[in-house]
This record gives sequence, C-alpha cells and structure tokens, in this order.
Amino acid sequence: MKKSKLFTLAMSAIMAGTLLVGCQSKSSGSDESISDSGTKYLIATDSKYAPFSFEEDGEYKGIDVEILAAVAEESGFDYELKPMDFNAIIPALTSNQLDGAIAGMSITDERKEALDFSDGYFESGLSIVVDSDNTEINGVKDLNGKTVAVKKGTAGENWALENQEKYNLELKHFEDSPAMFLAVQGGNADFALEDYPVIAYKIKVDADNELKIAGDKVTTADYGFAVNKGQNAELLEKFQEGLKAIKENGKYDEIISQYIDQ
Ligand code: ASN
Repeated sequence: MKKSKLFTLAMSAIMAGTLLVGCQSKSSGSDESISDSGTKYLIATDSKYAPFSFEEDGEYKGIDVEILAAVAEESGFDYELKPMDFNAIIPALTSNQLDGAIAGMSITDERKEALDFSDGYFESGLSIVVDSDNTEINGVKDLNGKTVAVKKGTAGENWALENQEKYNLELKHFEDSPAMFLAVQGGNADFALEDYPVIAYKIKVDADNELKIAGDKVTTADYGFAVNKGQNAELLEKFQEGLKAIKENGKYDEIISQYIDQ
C-alpha cells in the first residue's frame, strides 16, 4: 500500500519534472504559471530534504517551505512550490524554467557565478555520515581508499570530486538524500557526505536509523534563496525584505524551533 503510493508519487514527480522541462519557458512566454507578469512565481524546493523540505501526509513542510510561506505573506507575493530532485534545480533556474529556489542550497563562489543569492538564512556545512557500527572512520583523516555516497549536484558531491585524488575515494552518486543514507546503512558505501542539520535531524527523528556522524564538520556554508543571475531581482528583493521582517517579528525563530533544538 505504502509502496504503491510512493511509486505513484514518484511517477507524478517524474511527470511533473518532464512537464516543467518540456513546456515552461519564460522566453517563449507560452506558460502563464511562470511569472512573466510578476504575479505568480514558480519556486523549487528539494523534494526529500528534511527538516528543510519534505512531504508528510500529502503536504510539503519544513524550514524552507515554511520560511518561503512566511516571507511571501510578509512581502505579498504569490508562488507555486515545485518540489524537485536537487540536481535538476540549478539547471532549471539558469534556463529560466524556475523563478527561484529555496532548497537547502549552500551559497558557494562557484554557484554565485550562475545565480544570485539572498543573505544566508541558515548556517550549515558538510558532515561525514557512517553506519552506527563503524569504528574505523572518525574524521577526514580516515577517509583514504573509502567509497563515498554523494547526492548529485550538491556541495557534498563537489567536495568528494575535489578530494577524490587526495583520499583515493570511490564515488557513488545518488538522486536524493534518503538513497544516500540507505547506501551507507546497507554497506554499499563506507560513508556519505550530508549537511549537518539534515543528518542530525534524521538521527533525531528516525528511530530505525543506523547512522552516526563521524568527527567534526568538514565545511561550513550558509543556505541562501537563489534566482538566476541578473534576473528576478524583484523576487530576490522581496525575499530579502520578507526574511528581514520575519527575523524581526519572531516568525523565523518560531519556524526553526519546530525542527531544530536551539
Ligand atoms: N545542501 C545541498 C547543497 O547545497 C543541497 C541539497 O542537498 N538540497 O549542495
């Protein structure tokens, strides 16, 4: 029952993704759901990235989803939320198939070449994730010759690629974070690279998890709301203003404290 529901959801996500890629283009002006008129923005989130964005009982929730809702209310803009695999989000932004993204996305210099970011709204950074029985890997110093699970298109994948030679790593690439965690739990990878708040939340809420964090954070980075570079300055500005307002009026802290112990 559960499986078939998941399958249906996955299929609709794939179809929605296909439609998105196939039909919606700002430059063609053929689709009104894109905000040519500035009335309704199409904004992506990572479809499986608790506690930032995840589906529960048919609804999307989480820090990113709720910050976006609060900011939009504050700044008075309309949007449609588009949950996607992270890997598809940046290409869809740069080809104007999306107006913006709030997807647990680290602000990096490389991404800044293609995207404009808001101020950081959450401090994050990569951690090493291992099976809870693993006593061998206790930090970066123990990674030599290991197999690493990475999520496509992420800062974690980038770190693994940059350090592949240094640590003689074998990379296994996955579409989403749950698949990466399963690879570690199932012994298909020695470790995964995932953002600290994401793995810490999983360990906290999932009683069946067999994972732990090894050593200190590997990197530090802030999450930002992103738009295509040089475009959608209006949306970016509205996001910035709204973010500032919800930080001042307590709404931001209220959202965070639902998911993260402060
Ligand atoms: N945190 C990842 C990154 O910035 C994105 C994600 O997995 N949603 O690359």
